[in-house]
Amino acid sequence: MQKQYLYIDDQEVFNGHYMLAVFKLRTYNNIPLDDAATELAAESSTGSNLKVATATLYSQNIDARVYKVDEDNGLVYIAYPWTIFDSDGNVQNILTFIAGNVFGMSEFKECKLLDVWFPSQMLDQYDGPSVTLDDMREYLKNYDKPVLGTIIKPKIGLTSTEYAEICYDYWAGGGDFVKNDEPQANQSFSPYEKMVVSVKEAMDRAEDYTGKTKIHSFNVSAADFDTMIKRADFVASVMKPGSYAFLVDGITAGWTAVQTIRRHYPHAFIHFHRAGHGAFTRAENPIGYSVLVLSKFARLAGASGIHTGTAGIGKMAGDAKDDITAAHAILRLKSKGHHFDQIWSEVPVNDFDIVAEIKKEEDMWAQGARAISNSRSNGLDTFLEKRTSWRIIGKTAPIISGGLNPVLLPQFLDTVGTIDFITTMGGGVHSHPMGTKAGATAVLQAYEAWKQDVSLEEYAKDHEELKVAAEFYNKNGIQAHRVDNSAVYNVEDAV
Ligand code: CAP
Ligand code: MG
Ligand code: MG
Repeated sequence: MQKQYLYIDDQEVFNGHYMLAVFKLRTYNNIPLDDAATELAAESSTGSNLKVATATLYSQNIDARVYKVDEDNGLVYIAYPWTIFDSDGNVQNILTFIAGNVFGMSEFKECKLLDVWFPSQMLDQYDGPSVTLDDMREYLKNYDKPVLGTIIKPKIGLTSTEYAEICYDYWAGGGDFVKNDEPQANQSFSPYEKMVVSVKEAMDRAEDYTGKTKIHSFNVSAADFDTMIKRADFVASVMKPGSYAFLVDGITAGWTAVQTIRRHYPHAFIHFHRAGHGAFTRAENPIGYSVLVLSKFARLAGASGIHTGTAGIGKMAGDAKDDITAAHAILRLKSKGHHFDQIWSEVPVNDFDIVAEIKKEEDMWAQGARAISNSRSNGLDTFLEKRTSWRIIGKTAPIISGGLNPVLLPQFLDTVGTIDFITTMGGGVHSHPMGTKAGATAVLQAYEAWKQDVSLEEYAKDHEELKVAAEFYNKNGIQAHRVDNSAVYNVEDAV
């Protein structure tokens, strides 16, 4: 027990000087929870495993504080004076404190960071997104449906021109958005600059054919930041402003890569791909953090969008509780977490405009997704016009992907309760029996059916692409062999 970190029922932790965190914590030799919590607080803030004689009055003043222990649920609540974090708005530094060594402590059988809460004074130290989904909607002139996207498949192995041709087919079929897959980089068979130029040519043709603007998300993850910036600069030199996003593999390239691109390209949509997150977020993993925590930090770091999962409807592990809570938490100005309600702005309580906007947003959300689909996404955009005075951390778009296909879209829309997201379907579009272009059209038709509250079967009667999609995906789609991972592992079974 490191008593200096124990502050049960301390009220100072709510004074705006502390970031709050809640962990699910268990130990191998049944150390009392408050004792284990002080070890966790020490290691994730100022201390070590032994009380050191070198501590000073000041250093003790910035110790993390265990302010609540919930024995029944194995939860410990820890407050971190946010002045211990790098003062240059560095998310990587926060995670090194609270999701770093603590995951390696030998006595911890479970250490899962479930939720975090940022005081508004702390928010103002961080970038937040500069380009948001509302800007993307303006560019696409798409206000009343999700941004419909694809990932080109096969994941890798196409030449630049083969890749671009599939982009054309998807855009020609009515799709808005195409992304590189997470491993696409500068491979010999698809040199980066040739891929970009080929995509530009395909996009020009698709825009002429459809009369609509299109977007491509280019993966700029690389071995070093100079190469990332070289690739991003090349994209910006070839593509029209607004027609491109920068994809960063935020887990494998890292948080500094995300923030480097965010700070170098404040006019670009920053697409946080989270490949590798499963090692931290899967429900059956006792050590790690929730999808909600990952997504909140991505918003703080300035991601314009991050993958938040299909709530158990697609191929990836993940459940509605975590995935949907995360999607709402990064979209809304005021949102419920697993343990904390978060407001993403320093709301001057006497500013009746913002109070009214929050009420409008809450009323719209309460009406469900179809209400939002009949007007601007969710009202937050009006805040962004005034963000300087209200210092808002703009919204980050949920990017919904992983084993989805046209047949699953209505079910996801009903689950997430908003249209304010980007969805990308790879296998679920390029395996359509009539080809990619029909796959794109089938997604659009599935959305239209949902919006008109018509069953897919009914709508498919006079929409061939959807009819063929329904027959094919009901037989071959992910829905056939989904596993409910959250039931798979019980931490009590850990040896
Ligand atoms: C989807 C995807 C995305 C996943 C990542 C894939 O392809 O390209 O990387 O969405 O998962 O490789 O699986 P499919 P998440 O549409 O063919 O599945 O979005 O959960 O981070
Ligand atoms: Mg600011
Ligand atoms: Mg992928």
